[in-house]
Amino acid sequence: ARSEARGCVLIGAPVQSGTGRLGCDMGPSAYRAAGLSESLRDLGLTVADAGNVAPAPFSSPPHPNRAIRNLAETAGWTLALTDAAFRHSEAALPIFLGGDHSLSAGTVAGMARRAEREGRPLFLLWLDAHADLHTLDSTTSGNLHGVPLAYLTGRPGFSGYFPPLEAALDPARICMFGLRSVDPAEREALGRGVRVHDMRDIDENGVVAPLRGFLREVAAADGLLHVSLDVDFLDPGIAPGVGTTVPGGATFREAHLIMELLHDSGLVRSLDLVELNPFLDERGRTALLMADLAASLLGRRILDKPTRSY
Ligand code: 6HN
Ligand code: MN
Ligand code: MN
Ligand code: MN
Repeated sequence: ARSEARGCVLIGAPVQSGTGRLGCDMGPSAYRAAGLSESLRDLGLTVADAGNVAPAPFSSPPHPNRAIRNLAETAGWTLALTDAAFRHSEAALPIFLGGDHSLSAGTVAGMARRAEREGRPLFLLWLDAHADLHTLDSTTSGNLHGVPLAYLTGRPGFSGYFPPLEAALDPARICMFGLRSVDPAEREALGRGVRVHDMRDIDENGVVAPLRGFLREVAAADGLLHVSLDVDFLDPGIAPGVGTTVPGGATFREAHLIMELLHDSGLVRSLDLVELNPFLDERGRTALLMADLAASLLGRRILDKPTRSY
């Protein structure tokens, strides 16, 4: 099933409970204003907009780690987005318009349920400056956008606080690009088989060979591929609209090349666009760049149309 055959569905996930700064709840509107659906329609794709998801009611007991913020609300988003990802991925390619990165706890869990239903393995490409591998016990910032991968890989300590996870993701099926800010507590978790291409590795070896290697494995396993694109994967010079900028990120061309290789593979089944904070953006340029990257993943060629200036 190549991605084009399915058509896309945009799903707004105005989550900001997982981050320390307000503004991510405007993300879905910014992508709509940036013309994301129009650019995808220009490619000949069928595009639906499912509107925005709302968090489900969820009650979590108080957690002994007093730093944690908005636990029950983030768990409620996880529950609602698990369901949305599962439902919308049957017939279309869902694009989740975030919202902070805690939303991936839900979208990836929903895609794991989808993969299980199809009897196929789920693979995850994580494009981020950060590993987002804290547990509820190890986070010191208390910002839950730092924990989705610990939840999804079945690390201990989430039970009772987050929705029960149906199928934990095998770390060996996770590939990360762009890492350059990892906390000490996350390092040990990274050693559990996650494939990591940090910025040093990208500088030395580029993105093509490592990404092709990963995509070959996904294809060989007949896997479903979920892509999670965090704005801070990109260099802050081209993508200032995010609360957690880290210098030394991916360039415009590296990011586009990754999207083009993903398109060529035909393996992508779902996509998160996360961490955009329109309040911190400059005249919409980060929203436009993220929308442009999504269009490249869905098949836009760099010569198809002049890139809009931002
Ligand atoms: N993100 N590791 C830091 C923390 O607060 O736990 C940063 C997390 C960033 C989260 O990139 O989605
Ligand atoms: Mn992240
Ligand atoms: Mn990040
Ligand atoms: Mn194509």
